[in-house]
Amino acid sequence: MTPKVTTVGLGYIGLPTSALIASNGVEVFGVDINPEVVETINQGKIHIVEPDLGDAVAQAVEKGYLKAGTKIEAASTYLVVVPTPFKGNHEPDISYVEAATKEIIPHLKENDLYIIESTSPVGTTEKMRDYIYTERPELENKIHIAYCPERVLPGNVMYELVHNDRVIGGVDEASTQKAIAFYKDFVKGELHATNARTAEMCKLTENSSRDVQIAFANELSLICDKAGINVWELIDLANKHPRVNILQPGCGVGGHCIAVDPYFIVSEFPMESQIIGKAREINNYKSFWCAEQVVKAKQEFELKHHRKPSIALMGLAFKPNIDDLRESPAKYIVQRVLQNAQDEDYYIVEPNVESHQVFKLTDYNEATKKADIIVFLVAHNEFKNLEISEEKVILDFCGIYK
Ligand code: SAJ
Repeated sequence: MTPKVTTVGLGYIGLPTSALIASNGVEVFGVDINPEVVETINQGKIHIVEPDLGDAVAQAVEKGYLKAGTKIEAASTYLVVVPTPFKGNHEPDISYVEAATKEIIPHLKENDLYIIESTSPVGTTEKMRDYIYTERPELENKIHIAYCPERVLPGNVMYELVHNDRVIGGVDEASTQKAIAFYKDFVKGELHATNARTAEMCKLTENSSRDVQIAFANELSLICDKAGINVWELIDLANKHPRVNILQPGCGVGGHCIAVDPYFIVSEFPMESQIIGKAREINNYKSFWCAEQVVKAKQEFELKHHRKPSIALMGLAFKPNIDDLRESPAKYIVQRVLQNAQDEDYYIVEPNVESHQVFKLTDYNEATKKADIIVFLVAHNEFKNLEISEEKVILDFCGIYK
């Protein structure tokens, strides 16, 4: 197979994107540094949980349109879909984008298209353009370079990849148009043209906007706790206003995007991004506060009943009805509560996961029957209609009883 597209990074976005392009009859070569991932994909299997992805990969591999490897192969379009985490000081780390670009550079030829999809700090695409042209000056202005972020929701990736609108920004007009022509073949949503810097900032803005809105809901939940008001009822009522749409409070903000991307703005524009920075603080503080509330409830129980309570901690995932525990505020709260543990019995519950390396998991029915204090951390569907006797202490941080 001679690939038309080479994708660097076969994770939560790179693999579904590669499978989608391949399912349109385009030869795709996917690159990943992890040989096990490569082997799994070449067997037509997948290493991540995402509805409909398994079938898409199996078919694309079987028909010969998708192949994986650990080393880049020459193509005419290169997609960089690698992680951009942050360092200890919340500074973005673009070393994976740089490493991918370094590997791509020797393969580039006139008229090729190079696209970054990874969430990136503003200016990354221009930086990579300069890097490419420093290494290959003969290609200056002869290849196309663009930024096009993904905006799919985990759990609905295969649908949203096709149907969401996309923002596409080239380093020049020809690059923008070339990238639009590329995505047009497999995206049904609208493709919006802009420049690379705006497209980079747009991705960071979308996730920061959600983070700020969740921080507002979380701040309300702290105020309501002091004021003796049910925050869920309050938000429901406020949202009856035709121009108010408040999101839901929870036990903090997790995942690999919303809790990360705002830092890419804050670290570069610390003076200007006051609300964005504060929202991060509020959402982080909310998790800490939830853990404190559990410890407080435990002490109150002991004073009242002269014995230690048993405690059910309900949910570990970073949001409802998924099995993804990475960057999860619920997991952080469980860890913090366990650090404070004395002789209490703890029942840790996560119905979407069979077992966990660190936590012994308990079935949700058993945990809620046995525990004196029940702490709802994630609003999983399984938790919504549980029959819980009235003498139990309930801490509902995610609106199970709203
Ligand atoms: N959360 C709340 N209250 C809410 C909504 C969410 O506390 O009302 C919490 C969730 O529990 C979770 C976190 O926020 O801990 C993030 O969950 P999410 O469903 O808002 O978003 P993600 O991280 O799964 O996906 C986001 C999406 N971005 C936006 O909605 C603006 C998705 O479209 C992006 O593609 C994705 O980030 C990404 O990859 O950047």
